[in-house]
Amino acid sequence: MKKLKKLLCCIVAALSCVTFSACDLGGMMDDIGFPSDGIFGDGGDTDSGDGSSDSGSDSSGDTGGSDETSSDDTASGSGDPSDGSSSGEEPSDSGDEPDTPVDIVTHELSIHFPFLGNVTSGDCALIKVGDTEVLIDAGSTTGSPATTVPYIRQYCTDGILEYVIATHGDSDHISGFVGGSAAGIFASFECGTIIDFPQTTKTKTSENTQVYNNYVALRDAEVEAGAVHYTALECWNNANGAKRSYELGEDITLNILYQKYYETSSSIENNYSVCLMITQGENNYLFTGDLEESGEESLVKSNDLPKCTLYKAGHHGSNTASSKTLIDVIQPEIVVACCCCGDKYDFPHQEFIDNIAPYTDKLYIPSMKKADKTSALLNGNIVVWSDGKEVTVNCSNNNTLFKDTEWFKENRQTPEKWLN
Ligand SMILES: [Ca+2]
Ligand SMILES: [Zn+2]
Repeated sequence: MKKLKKLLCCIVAALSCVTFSACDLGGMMDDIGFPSDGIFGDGGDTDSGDGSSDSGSDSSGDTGGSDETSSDDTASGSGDPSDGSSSGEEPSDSGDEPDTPVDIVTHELSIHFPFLGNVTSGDCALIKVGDTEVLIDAGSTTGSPATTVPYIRQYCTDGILEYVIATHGDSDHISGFVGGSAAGIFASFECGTIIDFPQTTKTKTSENTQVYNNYVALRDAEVEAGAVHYTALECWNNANGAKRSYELGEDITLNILYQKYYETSSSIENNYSVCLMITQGENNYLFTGDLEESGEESLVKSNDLPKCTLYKAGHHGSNTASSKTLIDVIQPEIVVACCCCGDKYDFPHQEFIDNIAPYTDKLYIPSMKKADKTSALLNGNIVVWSDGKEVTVNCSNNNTLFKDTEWFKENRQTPEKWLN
């Protein structure tokens, strides 16, 4: 079965690869399953995927406003049906590669937000508790695994991701599971329990179905190979063997939260996001995917949300998420926005910054987009760890708060609360 899975991964990746101009023999070798470390380290053409998607579908994106589905889709190249197959294939940026301290593995719990290797905003978070890992999303493009897989391998030393969560069907979240010229997450790791979204718009539209379809095929191959698959709704309902709560370690649990779009339809893919909380003693770490304001209202209403030590900013720091309704309840201490500052949607948005500012100035962001359209690191790989009480943030590039970066000073207004 493992062989069948590998073969299917190769076929899907190779089929994707055919349509990529960047595909070369080295890429094909990757697709056959060899480690891809560094092959694209100096690829140079950092904005190819993003650029192709710019052409057809950026009209609504920059507002980050009402048409969020296309906003997020276009972030990874899906708005234009013609580029569904090439959605966001981007070789890694050259040069500015982060190093990450490895001593953090000795801590009880660590949460990693790796740099995704390009200028497309996307989500990927690795949570490590002993030998148990949870991977939430695998952004941001099919080229991201060239950067993220070697990173994850440093920490997932047994090769098994015990829990894999795909929050929703947008390609800036699921492309990395599929991979392209670099082998994706599914081809690179054994998966235990896969939890994903009960609903998607991808089956109802002609846009961006290819990455989604590839994701489903490879996910199902994982199940053939021994993984189990549940939707977040099955987890919430404790149905079909799924559980609402999973123990990751002593006093550390993964809890699937409820929000109404698990079973109410929406035209916005972001609203279908799986939401979850990791709890470690009195510390709470919240992940809401790209859930937008109406979903956040439902989340607040349906769950007794505590104050949160860490909040993975909803929708990459967009003004469509992190509403006051949510933020005033969770009052986050540390916020990580998984975005490339100044990307095509101009994340992170001022409204998001203003909403979290009353509670914290500890905002961390992996990277920024430079004028030449390549990326530069801000914090780099962001790691949050704790032994149960005190929480530490350590980043591979620097630990500079977002408010103290040049990018912030040049591009955003300082909220009053941050002036002192
Ligand atoms: Ca493991
Ligand atoms: Zn997204």
